[in-house]
Amino acid sequence: MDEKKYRLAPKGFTLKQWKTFNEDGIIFIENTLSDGDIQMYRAAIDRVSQAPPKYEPGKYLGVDNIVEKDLGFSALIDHPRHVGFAYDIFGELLKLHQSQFFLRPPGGRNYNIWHPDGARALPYNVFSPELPLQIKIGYWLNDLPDEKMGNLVVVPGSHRKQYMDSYDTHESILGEKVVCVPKGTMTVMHSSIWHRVEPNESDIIRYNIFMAYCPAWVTPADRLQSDPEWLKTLNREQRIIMRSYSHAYHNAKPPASEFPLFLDRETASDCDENAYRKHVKLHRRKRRTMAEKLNEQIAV
Ligand SMILES: O=C(O)CCC(=O)C(=O)O
Ligand SMILES: [Fe+2]
Repeated sequence: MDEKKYRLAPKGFTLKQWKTFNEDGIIFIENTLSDGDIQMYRAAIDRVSQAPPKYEPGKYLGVDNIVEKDLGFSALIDHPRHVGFAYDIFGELLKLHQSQFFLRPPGGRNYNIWHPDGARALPYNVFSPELPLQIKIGYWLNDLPDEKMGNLVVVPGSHRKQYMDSYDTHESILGEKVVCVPKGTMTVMHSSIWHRVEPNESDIIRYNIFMAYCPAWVTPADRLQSDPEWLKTLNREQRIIMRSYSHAYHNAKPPASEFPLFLDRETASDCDENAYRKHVKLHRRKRRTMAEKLNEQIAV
């Protein structure tokens, strides 16, 4: 193994964060972005929203696959501030599911009704009741001190529920939590958590970014493949995490050259020692994820 060629997995969940994530379906980490970072992302959002087809300033806008649309966003694919959280769950098969920003201005009907993310007719948690098959990193680029500011609203603990009486309504319900956070907060959300969006009756436009991740074999949400010329501009890990394959089954069995995606952040190893006999090739080996290790710690 050529260790220099590979990066250590960036930091992810602490045991405490992992417990909260499992109990509530969401964690909040304040002060992850500096004012400079916030300005940089807001400027990138403004740049992309000026591109044709022209955005009418002051109107609602949601843009998908933003990583391909601005260098400021491409760097988010494998950003060490958050990619470790996704790697802890999806390990060596990590894929970017969706990258998006939202501009949610005051007024209008630009708010969402109650839903979980992902498949609806047969939700992911029918198959995967413990681990998420999608997580969403949120970056909040305004202070959102109050309700009715276009906030995300979640029901903590609801990521295990497949039914919800208020589904497809935007009514306020018992147990909901309106996400009121200072700018620069990062959220890590289990995509099966039930959520909606508040109306915006403030005088600010809500700016935010979502980066969602999944295992490579779950379908991406905002592209079928990426532009090959753009892929050439990415670093190795970013390119792998986009999983832009021309052979469909590579989503389940990526080529050998894509392993290891990251080295273990503690041991710097590319595999679990002594798990297999020597002849078994790296790309055919399972590696224990941090989620599996953390769950083991909780069980004892
Ligand atoms: O904008 C938000 O806060 C959430 C949007 C949302 O739920 C979605 O795009 O699935
Ligand atoms: Fe959603």
